[in-house]
Amino acid sequence: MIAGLPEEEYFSSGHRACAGCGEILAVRHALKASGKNTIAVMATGCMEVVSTPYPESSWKVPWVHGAFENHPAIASGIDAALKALGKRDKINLLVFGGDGAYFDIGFQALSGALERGHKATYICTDDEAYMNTGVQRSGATPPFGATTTSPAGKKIHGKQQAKKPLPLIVAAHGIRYVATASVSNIQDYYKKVQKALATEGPSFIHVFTPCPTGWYYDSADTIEIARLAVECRFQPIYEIENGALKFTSKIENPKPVAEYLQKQGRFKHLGKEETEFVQKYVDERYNFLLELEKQKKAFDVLL
Ligand SMILES: Cc1ncc(C[n+]2csc(CCOP(=O)(O)OP(=O)(O)O)c2C)c(N)n1
Repeated sequence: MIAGLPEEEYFSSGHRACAGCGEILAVRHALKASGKNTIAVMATGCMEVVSTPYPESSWKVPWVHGAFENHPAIASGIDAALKALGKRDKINLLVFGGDGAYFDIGFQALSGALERGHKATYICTDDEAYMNTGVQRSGATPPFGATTTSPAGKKIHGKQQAKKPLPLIVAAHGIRYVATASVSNIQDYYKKVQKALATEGPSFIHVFTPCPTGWYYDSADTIEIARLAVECRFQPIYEIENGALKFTSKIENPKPVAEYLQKQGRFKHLGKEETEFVQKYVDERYNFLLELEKQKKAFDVLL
């Protein structure tokens, strides 16, 4: 139990997630924040597979599975139906997908639902690869991350591209609440889910959810890995509320990124030069966000 959070569970134990799964913590605590009057929609992925092996289900609220390409359209339909029934204010609508779902395969469906303005809270549980199908690279895999489709060989050392800045792309749709969070700070995540649910129109939370199976670290270390990612600025934690970006946890004295990278098998091939590259990459991206914060209302004009 985490201090200050309700005891009631809407996601039961007995699911089949791996030991140390970060995503499952994000799903469970989003439901605590949302409560019993919730409808959940979920894309394909680990969370769907481990929580609903027919005829069993971990879900204690109504739950709908959708394909990558249409689950935000399903959520749009539910929003419209609730409005027509006069029940929209009484029911929370949570929509879950992994990084594969939102960075890549279901991106157009997410974008369409955001642009149409349907009220729903999208939660992207980011484990930086397609884990359910065997750890393939995604638009969220960071540079040099080794996956089964971006392996570390003699010449090419893991993924050669950057991570897509999805929260900023989502914010550019002119929605009123976007936040990033980490399973290393569940209280913060819980508050952000509540805030998202109270937002007018669509809202989006990107939650950093380490995966021991795909990142190759000990399953006991999930929270430590998630915390280190925040403390070295690899995973920035901020909100974009009504167009204004604001850090909710600013890291003034960051730990070296090397400390984070060295703890995971997916980065074990990195030499000095590549580690320095990732450090520079992390610094530049963090500084860019600091600049957006200084502008006070960076996305205001798009609302
Ligand atoms: C259109 C389509 N392409 C590919 C697949 C195969 N597939 C099922 S789950 C999955 C990966 C999901 O990755 P992610 O969204 O990151 O969730 P995770 O499994 O990591 O939780 C893929 C590629 C599919 N079901 N549908």
